[in-house]
Amino acid sequence: MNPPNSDSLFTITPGAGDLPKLTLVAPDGAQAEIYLHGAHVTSWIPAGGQERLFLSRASRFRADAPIRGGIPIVFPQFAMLGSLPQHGFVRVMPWEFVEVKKAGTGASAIFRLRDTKESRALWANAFLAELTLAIDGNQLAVTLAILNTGTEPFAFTAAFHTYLAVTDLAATVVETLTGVRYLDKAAGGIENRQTSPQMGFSGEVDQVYFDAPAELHLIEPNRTTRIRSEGFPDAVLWNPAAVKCAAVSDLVPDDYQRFVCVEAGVIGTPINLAPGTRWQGTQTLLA
Ligand code: TA6
Repeated sequence: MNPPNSDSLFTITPGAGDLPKLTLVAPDGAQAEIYLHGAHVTSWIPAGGQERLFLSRASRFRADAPIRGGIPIVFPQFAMLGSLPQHGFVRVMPWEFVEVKKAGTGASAIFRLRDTKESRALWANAFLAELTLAIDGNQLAVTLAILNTGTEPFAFTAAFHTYLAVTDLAATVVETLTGVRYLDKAAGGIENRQTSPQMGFSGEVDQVYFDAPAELHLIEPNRTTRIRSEGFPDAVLWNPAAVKCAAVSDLVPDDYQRFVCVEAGVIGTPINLAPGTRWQGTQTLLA
């Protein structure tokens, strides 16, 4: 049997809300789905495995709203750390599909977004953002690259706001954050240092860890997901718990039991990008 060529690795079809969705299938059977709206990964099934991303059944799939779940791209502002809308604007913009490539047993897809009249009305800077999604065996890697295409420097914060599916929240912990300084947003924005070797989710968790280790472990009763980052010095853990979850209109009230966000971010010290220069960061999930 001939190995599939790049033409047979993907399809683009109307997804939910008729928004275009690319389905990527690697030669080894690993699969991912990504909407051009926000270059938003909504599904990842490792080769021979099961769905590993959470996607809300109540998600809006509309051009003016972010998708709830999957891997939202946060740029050029994390959360409300500036005057832009929460988490910036690229998650609600239509990205351009560039290409799909086969790489050994895996496959990758590239998407781009340039500044537009709408983006410049919010944020005056000229940029080219590129998202590369790569799947291979038990791995998914997302890389965000930002090029300053203008004549002035600009500063930004960014993150992959990754929603990992969990089946037993009460028995789920994150490891390798011991000793790391964090901002506890759920406790009203106080700074703290993680003392526990295992961070659990018995209530609301909204924590920004500064200079976090390059590998975190999400440990569930029957599986562990390793989460690596390069170029993103910070990490965020988020789970809204019952009360806040019920108040989020595009989450089902008990959805908080189905996900933990483990985010790779550049948050504490913004990136300053000179004209003509490029920054990139990668988050890799290993099932
Ligand atoms: O990254 C965690 C966080 O900033 C939380 O504070 C919470 O608001 C979450 O993101 C979700 O934000 P969103 O704008 O997608 O509702």
